[in-house]
Amino acid sequence: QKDPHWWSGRNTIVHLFEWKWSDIADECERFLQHKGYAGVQISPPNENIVVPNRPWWERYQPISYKLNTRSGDERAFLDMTRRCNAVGIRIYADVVINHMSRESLRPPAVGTGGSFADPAAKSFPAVPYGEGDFNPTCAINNYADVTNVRNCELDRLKDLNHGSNYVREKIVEFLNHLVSLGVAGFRVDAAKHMWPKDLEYIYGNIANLNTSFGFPANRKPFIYQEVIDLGGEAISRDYYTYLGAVTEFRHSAEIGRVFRGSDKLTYLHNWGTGWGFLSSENALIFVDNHDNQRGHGAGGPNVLTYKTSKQYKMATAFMLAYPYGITRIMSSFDFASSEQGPPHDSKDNIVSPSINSDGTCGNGWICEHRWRQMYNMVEFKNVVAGTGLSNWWSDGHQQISFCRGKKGFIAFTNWGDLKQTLQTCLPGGTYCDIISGQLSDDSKSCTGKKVYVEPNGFAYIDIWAFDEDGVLAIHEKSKI
Ligand code: ARE
Ligand code: CA
Repeated sequence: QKDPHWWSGRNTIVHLFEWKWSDIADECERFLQHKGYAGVQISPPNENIVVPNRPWWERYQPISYKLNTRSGDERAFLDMTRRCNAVGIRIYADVVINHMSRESLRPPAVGTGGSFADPAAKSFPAVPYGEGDFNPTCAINNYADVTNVRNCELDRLKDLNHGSNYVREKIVEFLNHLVSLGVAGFRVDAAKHMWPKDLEYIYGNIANLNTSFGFPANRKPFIYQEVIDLGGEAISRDYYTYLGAVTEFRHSAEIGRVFRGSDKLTYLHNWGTGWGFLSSENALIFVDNHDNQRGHGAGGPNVLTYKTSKQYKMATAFMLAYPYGITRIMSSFDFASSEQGPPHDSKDNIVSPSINSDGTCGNGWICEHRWRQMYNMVEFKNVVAGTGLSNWWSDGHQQISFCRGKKGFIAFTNWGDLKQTLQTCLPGGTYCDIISGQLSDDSKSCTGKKVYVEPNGFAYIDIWAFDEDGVLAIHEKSKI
């Protein structure tokens, strides 16, 4: 269950965090298909508790498995999966199956679909779950103790007992419902807090993907599991790689540290397993995620986000150019407080992103995936797919460049001006830098920098320290 079921020529997932289903469907058709994205990770689609002031994290407190949230209802969900799959964009659902909500601060607990629950009594009648379906109440307070981490409560969230056949069946029923509605796989929330054997049973009982959404017969859902493992704990990410891919948080922590200048780009030549990360086919990698972009989860102060945009774009360009991992781009809403929820109207309905004339977003949505540097690097990764890395060059410090086969070339400077004649591995000709601009619509000119590649593949590359972006990239499809 490590095949993400991408259409050929696509290979990056975008996390449209807190987007409504109707807006995702529109985005698949008007943007994502044209820029060669492969799939969308959506926020948890099942009914969650309503928390005063609507913090984003209320969606990680399930009340039931009914598909009623602020993102939409089941009809809107099906419209999204139909329209996105029709244009080759896969849908991966973020599923919260380790727990239900915590006792609400103002009983009774009410869900986004109107269901009631009494979490303090471990009663969730809209599933239904009762007290016997949960582990005895205890707090996770010792990450050195495997049983504490698996069988106690994360943040006082009622912890389901996956040893119970009834609980397993309810979860399988929920996941199969999503499969019947056309999802291609799942982001498994808080996987560290569940026993691999129980997950093995649950995953093993998920139905084959629904062929009426364009999947071939007998395909299993893509599984990627959230396991935060920066080392030093009893539970390791390696316990879960036999079940599916795993989020590699070390990638997020390290790439932020390097591109903030705390380490040298020259050391990136053996990125990936050389830096102690999971093997490429097991590693779901990212620069930031919805937790660590706001100080939740893990990755610490080094994590780069849209708030440090020059370094963020460079880190993302490197992640997409280097042949390692299953890449995911974060698409955020603008936030000042780490708790605030998505842009909303006076009735707490989520508002849609507005699309500006230059293709960027408004209404409080950042839409990193719509930044030219991001979507052009998504295309770069598509163009160079299947090639290896060659001709690594470095000044020994903060300037590097490398080729991807004979199809792409990229250079970075994280300190000082880069002015070098470098081997690009590309056929001679004039190429457009896809970071400072791109090939014009008539393919006759560049909107940004031009690069003249000699017949021997060498080209003069210059990136100035004060340039908007400290990276330059060209590929066979950006040739005039
Ligand atoms: C919120 C409040 C809590 C309150 C709770 C119940 O913040 O104060 O007690 O509600 O009312 C998200 C938010 C949490 C939020 C939760 C429920 O981040 O703040 O609690 O939703 O609303 C651990 C887990 C990892 C988890 C992170 C956040 O291992 O799985 O904590 N990440 C996922 C999601 C989160 C979500 C949840 C899980 C819960 O991505 O968005 O929480 O569904 C070390 C350890 C890690 C540990 C990390 C942080 O790095 O190695 O394992 O991550 O510390 O504790
Ligand atoms: Ca658990």
